[in-house]
Amino acid sequence: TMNLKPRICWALVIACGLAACGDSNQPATKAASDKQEPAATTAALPKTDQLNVYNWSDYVDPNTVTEFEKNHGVKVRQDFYDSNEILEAKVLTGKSGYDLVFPSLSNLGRQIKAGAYQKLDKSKIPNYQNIDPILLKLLSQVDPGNEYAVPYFWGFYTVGINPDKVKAALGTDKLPDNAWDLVFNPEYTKKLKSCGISYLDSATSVLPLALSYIGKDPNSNNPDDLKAAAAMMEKTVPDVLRFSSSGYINDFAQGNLCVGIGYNGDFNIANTRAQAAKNGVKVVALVPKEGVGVWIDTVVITKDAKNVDNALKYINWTLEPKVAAQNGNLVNYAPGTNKAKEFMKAEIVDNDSIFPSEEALKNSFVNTEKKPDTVKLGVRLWQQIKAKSHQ
Ligand code: N2P
Repeated sequence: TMNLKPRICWALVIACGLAACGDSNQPATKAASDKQEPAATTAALPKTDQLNVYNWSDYVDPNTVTEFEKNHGVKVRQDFYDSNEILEAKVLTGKSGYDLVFPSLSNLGRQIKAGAYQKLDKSKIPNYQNIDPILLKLLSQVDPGNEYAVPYFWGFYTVGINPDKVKAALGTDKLPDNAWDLVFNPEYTKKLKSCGISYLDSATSVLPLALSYIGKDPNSNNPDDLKAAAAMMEKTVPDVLRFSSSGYINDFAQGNLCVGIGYNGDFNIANTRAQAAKNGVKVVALVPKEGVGVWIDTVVITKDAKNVDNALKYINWTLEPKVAAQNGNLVNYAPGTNKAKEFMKAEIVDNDSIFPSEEALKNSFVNTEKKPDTVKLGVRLWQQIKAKSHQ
């Protein structure tokens, strides 16, 4: 069925495995570089000393940025966002003022079609060969030939918990068989309301998870499916304390939330912060066996970028294995280059909620592009859903 298609695709690319894909990477990389723009057009890129970056919050080790500035004599100005919706509103104006931005696969395709980005001169990205071929293959669904985007980190939307608070609120040690019940089943949310439930504030992120929970295609474009997912959530949102796509990290770290829908690495960041604060709080990113929603975040250069040469240098910098590892060690995500792994902390590489096993990804889906009407309906339904919460 349609329903299974994205899951099967993901299973196939994962089944291919990193080792097995290693060899096929070489010709693929060559083929990609054959398509480069002629060197003559790019050699003339103006030299500037600025770079304007718009990145996700908690997504880079600031020390790697300072080092880039020193190495290349470039001043980097950074601003931050925490959802694809916020980024999209900026880039679709065509005058974002940023050179580099970090859209997810789910939004990349339509932003490329809208003319928001420019093609990459891969000859200026020597580290291009370090990119995980599985990620490039998945991205080629929305960026044919991988002409515009380079993967930065990938991860998944999942359920995070404060195990002690959840146990106390439920009155038992036993978690539901399906972890998604904690956020989507009113029997559980009624009880967990007392210790604080949060949802990501993003229709793009949450609707596919709700669709999957009610047994529909997570990437469905059928309005009835979306309405059914929204109707399901209307029963749980009155129990939701907070809609947040970044603030939940500190709220979890301080013990002010006990269960939430969030980004896998962010729950791990929350746990690291709690440990540093020695406040006794523990935060765990679950990897539900029913599957998670996988996202891939990319780096792209905007159409109106004023500092293209520096942008290319920065992209190359993010693909430097040691730099990617330093970023990954801080933000708890899996880098777009699998060569980074050997430089990352063992406890991060071994953490199944950061580098999930094939087994864990078996039932998962990739959050892909939706039709424009689906996006519009999603935004409208999301407003309705949020209006039912007591925020
Ligand atoms: C970083 C959030 C991860 C990005 N704080 C999710 N696409």
